[in-house]
Amino acid sequence: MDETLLGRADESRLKVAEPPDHAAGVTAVGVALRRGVEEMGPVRSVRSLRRLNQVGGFDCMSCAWPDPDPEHRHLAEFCENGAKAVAEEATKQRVTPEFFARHSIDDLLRQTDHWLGKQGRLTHPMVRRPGSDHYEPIDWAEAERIVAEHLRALGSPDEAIFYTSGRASNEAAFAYQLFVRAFGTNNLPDCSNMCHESSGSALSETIGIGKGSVHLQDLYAADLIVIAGQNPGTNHPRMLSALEIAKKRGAKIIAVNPLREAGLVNFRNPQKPRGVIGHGTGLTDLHLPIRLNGDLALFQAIGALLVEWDAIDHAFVSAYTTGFEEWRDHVSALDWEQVGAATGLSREQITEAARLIADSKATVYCWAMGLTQHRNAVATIKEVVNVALARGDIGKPGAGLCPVRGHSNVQGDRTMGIWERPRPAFLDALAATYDVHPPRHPGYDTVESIHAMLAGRASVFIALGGNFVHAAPDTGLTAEALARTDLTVQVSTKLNRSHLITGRTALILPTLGRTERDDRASGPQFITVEDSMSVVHASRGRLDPASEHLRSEVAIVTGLAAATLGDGAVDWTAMGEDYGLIRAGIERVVPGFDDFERRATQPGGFVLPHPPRDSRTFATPSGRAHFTASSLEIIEVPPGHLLLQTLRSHDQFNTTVYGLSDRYRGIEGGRRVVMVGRGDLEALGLSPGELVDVVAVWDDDRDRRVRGFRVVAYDTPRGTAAAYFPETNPLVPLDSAAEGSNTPTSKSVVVRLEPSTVPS
Ligand SMILES: Nc1nc2c(c(=O)[nH]1)N[C@H]1C(S)=C(S)[C@@H](COP(=O)(O)OP(=O)(O)OC[C@H]3O[C@@H](n4cnc5c(=O)[nH]c(N)nc54)[C@H](O)[C@@H]3O)O[C@H]1N2
Ligand SMILES: Nc1nc2c(c(=O)[nH]1)N[C@H]1C(S)=C(S)[C@@H](COP(=O)(O)OP(=O)(O)OC[C@H]3O[C@@H](n4cnc5c(=O)[nH]c(N)nc54)[C@H](O)[C@@H]3O)O[C@H]1N2
Ligand SMILES: [Mo]
Repeated sequence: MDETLLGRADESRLKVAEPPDHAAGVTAVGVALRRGVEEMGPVRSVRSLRRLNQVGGFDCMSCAWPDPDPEHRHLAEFCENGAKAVAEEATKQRVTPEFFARHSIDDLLRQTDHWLGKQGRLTHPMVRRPGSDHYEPIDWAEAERIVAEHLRALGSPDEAIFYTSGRASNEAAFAYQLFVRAFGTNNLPDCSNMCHESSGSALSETIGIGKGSVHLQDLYAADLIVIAGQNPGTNHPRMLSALEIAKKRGAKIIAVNPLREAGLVNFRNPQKPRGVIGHGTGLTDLHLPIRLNGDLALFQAIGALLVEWDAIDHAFVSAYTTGFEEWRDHVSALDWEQVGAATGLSREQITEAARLIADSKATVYCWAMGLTQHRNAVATIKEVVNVALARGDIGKPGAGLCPVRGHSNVQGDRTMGIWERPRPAFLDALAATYDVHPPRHPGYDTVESIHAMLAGRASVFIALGGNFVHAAPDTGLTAEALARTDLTVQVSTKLNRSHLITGRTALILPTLGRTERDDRASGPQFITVEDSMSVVHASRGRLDPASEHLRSEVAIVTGLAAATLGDGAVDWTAMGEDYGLIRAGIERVVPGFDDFERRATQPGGFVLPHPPRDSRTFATPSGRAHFTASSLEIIEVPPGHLLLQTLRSHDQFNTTVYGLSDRYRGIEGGRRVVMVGRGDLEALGLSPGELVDVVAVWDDDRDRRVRGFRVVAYDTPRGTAAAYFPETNPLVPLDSAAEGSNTPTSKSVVVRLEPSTVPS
C-alpha cells in the first residue's frame, strides 16, 4: 500500500545538519519572495502579497492567528509560510482536462503529494465514471445532477457524509450546514475533529464555551506566557511578533515541548532592521523538554505546588468556580514518581515552572496539537484550565486560555454550525428562520464516518475542501472506506490524494480560492472569517480567477442544494448570487452577529462575545467555572519501542507539501525520516542514516507500517520519536482516539523500528 497511498519520491539528496537557534530573519524573507516569484511570477507576487491581511484585502489562509489592529499592521503583515500558502494558491500552473487525459489515476497514485500539489490549480469540473481509470470533463449542471441523484436515492439521509476543512468561509459553511440539515442529517465531520476538538470539549465542560478567552492585547500585556505543545515559528509565525512585543514589555515565556523548536528559542523579526541583521529577541525563559503525553502529569504537578504554596487566587475561586476542594485534594495526593515517569522532567524543572506561574500576575496559556492529539487530551486541557482557574487567570487583562487554532476559519466554521453534535438551541434557531426541520440525533464525526463507510452504512462522501484520505488516521483503512462508497465529491482548489482514492463515481468540483475575485450576478462578493481570538472580518480576493470555469464555494454549495432539494423552503439560488442574504440568515441564527453586514466590513471587523472573557460569566449547568479531577494514566511503551509523534515540517501546510526543507530542524531534501534521540539509537543498535520500517503496535492484527524511513539523530526525550504527517498517518490506529473528543492520537503512537523491507 505504501507506494499507492503515499507515492514515492527520490530522497537520495537528504541532508541533515544541526538545527539553527532562531526563527525568521533574513532567510525567511528570501524564501518567501523566492517561492512567490517561482509560483506566481513577480507581478502576481506583489499584487497578492500586498493585500494579504490588510484592511480591504484578503485574509491569509495559512493559519488562524489574528491580525493586529488596523493602526498596528505592518506594510507586509504576513510571514514566510503565509507567503508560501498564497503562492500555492495563486500559482500559474494549471491542472486541465488535457492533464487528466495524459495521466491515468494509477499514474497519479504513484506520485507524491508534493508532486500532485505542484501541478497547479484545477480548472474544470471533472468526473471519474464507474470503472474508468481517467477523469474526464463534465459540465456543472450534470455534476450537480449526479450528486442530487445519488443523494435522493439513499435509503436515509444519514447514509451521506459531508466533510468540511477549515478554510471554508462563514458564508460557505453556513449554507453547507443548512443544506445538509435540510437534507436531513447531522453527518458533518470536519478537520476540527482531528485538531482542536479536545480543546472544544474541555473548555465547553469547564468554562461553558469551546473557544479561547484572550484578545491579542492580552498577549502583549501578559506577565507570563506558557506555550505548550505548539510550534509557532512554523505554524503560527505571526505569533512570534506578538511574543516579541510581550517580551519587550517584560513578559516571561515557558515552552513545554519535547523538542527545542527554533521559533521558541529566538526570533529575528524580518519586519524590523534589527531582526534582519541583529541578534533578534530571545524568547523562551524556561524550556521543559517534556516526554510525549506528559502534560497531564505536568499540569497536575504544577497545581499541587500552587496548592502547597497557597499561591491560589481564593477570591476568584470562591466567586466564580466550583469543584476546587476535590481538585485540591486530588492533586495534593499526587505521586511524584509517576510524574517523573510521565514527564521525564525533574522536580526542580517543574518547580521552576510553577514558581514562574505563582509569581505571575497574569498568565496566558497557549497550546495546540501537542496537547490535543492524545488519548488523555481532554483531561490534559482540563488540567491547564484548573491551573488557570486556581490563579484567577480568566477574564482579566493579560491572562487567559489560548488554544491556537489551525486552519484560518476552522473556528468560524464551528460557529456557523459545522458540527456533528449541534446544540438544540442552534437547531431551534435554524428551524425558526428557515422552513426546515433539522434532525435532532447526532451525526458522525471523522472517525465514526470512516467506520460508517467501512461498514456500508454510508455510501456518499462529499468534502468541502481538505484532503480527507491523508488527513484522517489509519490511511489504509480510510482509503478502504472511501473506495467502498458509491460517490465521492471533492470541492477543491488543487489536486490531492483524495481525488485518487474514490468511490465508484467521483467528482472534482474546482473552486475559487481566497485570493481570487468573486463576481456573482448581484455584483462582487466578499466573505467573512473568524480568527483564533473570535474576531470576525471580511475578506476580498482581487486576483483573476485561475480559470473561467471555477465557482465559489458558496455557489457550489447552493448549486448542489438547489439541485437536490429545489428552491422551495430555502431560496438557494438567490443566496448563491448574493452572500448578503446568507449573512442575514447568520445574523438571525447565530448569537453575536447583530448588524453583521456593517460590522463585518468595518476596519478590523468585530469581536464575538465570550462570557468568561468579557464578564467572568460561565454558561455551565452550575453557572460557574468547573475545576475537574482527572486520573493519571501513563502510556505503556514495551521495551525496544518508542512513542512517536507525527508533526509538521516547516515546508508544508497539513497535507500540502510545499517543499522538502524543514529548515528549523536542519532536515533538507527529504521527508521520509524518523527522528530519534542518540541514547535510544544506541540502545536500539541503530545509526543515523540507516533505513528502517516504522511499525505501529495496536491491539488488532493489522500491519500498520511505513517503509524505508531514514533514521535521523535528533534531540527528543528518551523513549520518544518524531516523524512527519501525513507520511506517517498509516500508523495512527483508527480506534486510538482521545476520550471525550474522539480525536486521533497523532502525537502518541507506540512504534518499533524494524530493518527496512525496501531495497536501498
Ligand atoms: N505553515 C503551516 N502552518 C500551519 C499548519 C501547517 O501545516 N503549516 N497547520 C495548521 C493547522 S491545521 C494546525 S492545527 C496548526 C498546528 O500547529 P502545531 O500544533 O504547532 O503543529 P504540529 O507540527 O503538529 O506541532 C506540534 C508541536 O507540539 C509538540 N508536541 C508533540 N507532542 C507533544 C506532547 O505530548 N506535549 C507537548 N508539550 N508538546 C508536544 C511538537 O514537538 C511540536 O512542536 O498549525 C496551522 N498552521
Ligand atoms: N498524523 C496526523 N494527522 C493529522 C494531523 C497531525 O498532526 N498528524 N493533524 C490534523 C489536523 S490538525 C488537521 S486540521 C487535519 C487537516 O485536514 P484537511 O483540512 O482535510 O487537510 P488539508 O491538508 O488542510 O487540505 C488541503 C486541501 O484543501 C484544498 N483547498 C485548499 N484551499 C482551499 C479552498 O480555499 N477551498 C477548498 N474547497 N479547498 C481548498 C486543496 O485541494 C488541498 O489539497 O489533518 C489532521 N491529521
Ligand atoms: Mo488543524
